[in-house]
Parts: sequence; structure tokens; C-alpha cells
Amino acid sequence: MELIIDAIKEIAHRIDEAIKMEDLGYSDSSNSSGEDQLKLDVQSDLIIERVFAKVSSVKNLVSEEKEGVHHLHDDGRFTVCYDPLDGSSLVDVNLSVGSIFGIYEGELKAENLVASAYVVYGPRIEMVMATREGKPTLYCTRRNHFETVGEITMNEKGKLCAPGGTQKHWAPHHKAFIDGLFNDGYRLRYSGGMVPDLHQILLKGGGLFSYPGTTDKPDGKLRQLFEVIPFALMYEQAGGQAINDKGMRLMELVPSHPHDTSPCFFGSNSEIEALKNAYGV
Ligand code: P6P
Repeated sequence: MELIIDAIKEIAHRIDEAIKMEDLGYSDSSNSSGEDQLKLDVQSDLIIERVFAKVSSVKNLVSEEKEGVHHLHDDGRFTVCYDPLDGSSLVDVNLSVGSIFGIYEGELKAENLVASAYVVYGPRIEMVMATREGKPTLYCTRRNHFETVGEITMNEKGKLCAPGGTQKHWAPHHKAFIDGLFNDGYRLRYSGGMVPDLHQILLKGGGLFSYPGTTDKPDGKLRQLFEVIPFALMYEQAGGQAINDKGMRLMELVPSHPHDTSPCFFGSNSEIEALKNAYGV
């Protein structure tokens, strides 16, 4: 796992450099979810492929930007499912974006997630890594090198609310619940970038990030293997919870297709228990 962590650190530096140096235009292609691809999306995907090609323990890669499985090493143990540059459309307005990695062993389902990591490309490059043991670890770059900052623990109750999805497409019970949080004094913190939005709640003591099923996206928007399950491990290991709209742990998801999405709620215990009550689950 150390070699995979080192690979992600190398990827982080290279993608950060690409963000600062490369053309921000759109490529003439779209990804598996039908979203237009920035040249940066394609460039970031290529960087990840090339770096993991040097890590013999990585058997396969599955990218949010492509269909299918990219085979690397016959004797490898792990499949790395990744979103190379989540929220990339925010780069042209200079907001933070991120890369997300889920490291699986065996069938691609949540119970086979061995570890997860994400990188935030912001004023500094920061990285968080979680395994099934212990709290997530925060790393940040100082003088262009990653240094370990410490463990991440969420409070029982927070004060931040990151409500995803188009509000006019929310179910009435979801809108009433979110409005209730704001009436209780929660502060709106939503950039439209999953990585910085979830990173902020993890580091600022807690709250709730929600991307529900909506009338226009009944199964939600965020992808299980590349986005939802990796962050579910982070939140659970930090002492919070991560569930879907049925109250099921996201760490029990079994995608039927690599690009399946799921309604998802990540947060401190108090907010998630309140959401379960509001959803009647
Ligand atoms: P909405 C970015 O496009 C993304 O995939 C996530 O990073 C983010 O949380 C979500 O979509 C934002 O979606 O519908 O709220 O704009």
C-alpha cells in the first residue's frame, strides 16, 4: 500500500502542475457519463495511468472518464477505481478540484474496498488517505513535499451544510429537512466540487453533505465506485456516517455497473440520525 500512496503523491504533483500549466479548453470527446471532457480531464487520466503502470501491485484501473477496465499487471492484487479530476469544470473559475481513488481487492463492491484516498488541488495540495484501520490521515504539501499533518476525527454534531442537486428537483421531505438545518443556524458551504466540499466538512468538525435522488436524477449523480464509496470509508473511519436514501450504509453498496450512481449523505452522527428520521428509514 505504501507504493500506492507514493504513486498518488506523484500523481498529485503532476496533475497540480497540469492544472497550472495546461490549456483549460474542452477536448472533442465526452466521458462514460456523457459529460464533455476538458483537455485537463484527459491529461489527468493519462497521468494516473502512466504512474500506476509503474506499480506492480495494481492489477487493473477503472476510470470515471472511460468505459471498461484497463489492465496493468497480471500479478497485481488491487483494482484502482478513480475520478481523475472531479469538478474539473470549476478550474476555469479558479475553484478547488480533486482526484478520488478507491483501492479494491476482488469484485468491485464496497465491502472489497481496501483503502481510499483523495487529493485537493487548492491553495495548497492536500491529500487524505483512509484504510479500514484507524482514522483517516491528512497530508499537506510544504515546500513541494507531502508532510503528515495528523488524523481526522469528526465531531458528533457539526455546523456546515452542503446541499447538492438542483433544489427544484428535490423531494418535499428533503427540502423540508435541508430548510430545517438552515433554520437551526447551519451555514451553507457548497462549491459544486465534491472533493473540497466533503474535505471542508471532514476538517471543520462536521455537518452534512447531501446529494439526494431527485426527480431529474432519481439515482443521484455521484458515482459509486469512484466517488461515493471512497468517501464513505473516509467518513466512517473519521467517526461519521455515510448512507443512501434508504438508510443503507454506502459501504454496503454493490454496483451492477462501474458507472452506477447512488443518492448519498455524508456527515456527523447527529445530522445523519436526523436525516434518517426525516426520511423515515
Ligand atoms: P450539482 C462535479 O460535477 C460533481 O460531479 C461533484 O464534484 C459535485 O459534488 C457535483 O457534481 C455537483 O453537482 O448538480 O450540485 O452541480
